[in-house]
Amino acid sequence: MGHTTTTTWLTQDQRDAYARDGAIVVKGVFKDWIEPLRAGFERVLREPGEHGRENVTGNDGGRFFEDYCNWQRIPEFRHWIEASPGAAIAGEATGSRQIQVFHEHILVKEPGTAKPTPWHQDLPYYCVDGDQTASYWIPLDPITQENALRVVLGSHRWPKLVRPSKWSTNASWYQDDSPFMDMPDIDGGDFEILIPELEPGDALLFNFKTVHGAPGNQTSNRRRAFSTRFIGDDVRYVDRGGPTSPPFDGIGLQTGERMREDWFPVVWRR
Ligand SMILES: O=C(O)CCC(=O)C(=O)O
Repeated sequence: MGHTTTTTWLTQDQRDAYARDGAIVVKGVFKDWIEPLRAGFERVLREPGEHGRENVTGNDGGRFFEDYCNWQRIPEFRHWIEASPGAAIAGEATGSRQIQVFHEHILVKEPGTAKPTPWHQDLPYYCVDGDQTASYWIPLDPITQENALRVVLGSHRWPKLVRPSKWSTNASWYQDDSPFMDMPDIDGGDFEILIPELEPGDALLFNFKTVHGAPGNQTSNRRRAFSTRFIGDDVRYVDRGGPTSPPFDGIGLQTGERMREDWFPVVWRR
């Protein structure tokens, strides 16, 4: 599994921007991967995994469905993870010597979905800690500024992690939320927000600590997004004192240990 590359995918400016801003847009690189990823996406919608979740309930309208940790059973996702330039680009962006796959994630907002994705960081939900992290958001449909994922530039350098919460109730994710700060008022504050315009084939790449969120989807197009979360050299397991998302039950690691390669294979080496 995995591959080694000497090709350079990112410019020095892009690598600097990833370190400074915690997010970059990568244009056009994944064009040939969109059809297979759409096929894999539809396969998950037909046969959701154990983590599949509907985020719109009652009379809110539309559909916001997500699922994750399916790559081992979805051949198109496995192939993307093992053979696309995704892992290599994550390695260049994070300055890592090697990249492991953490998991993949799909999200669909059907037309007429009012439900926004609240501002959040991903890292506090995860059983890992570290700075050399990279998450893709790869749209499988044309995206406008009206329904794009938005990121708060530089938020990966905030001194504390933001309190994770349950999106349905805003209750704290963990019983002990003392390590965290509250989310600042992003929409009312003075923050630099990137709202990318993306075509299928483009990707937004961001650090697990970068604050991001999205409006609903009031356009007439579906808004399917495929993500993979990659981990680099400094990433270690952390016990957050309660179930994380994804949960990875039975992982058998102690805080500070490297993520086990049988569950999270190395998919790229410099
Ligand atoms: O697609 C969305 O609305 C949210 C995506 C997201 O939060 C993520 O990929 O971490």
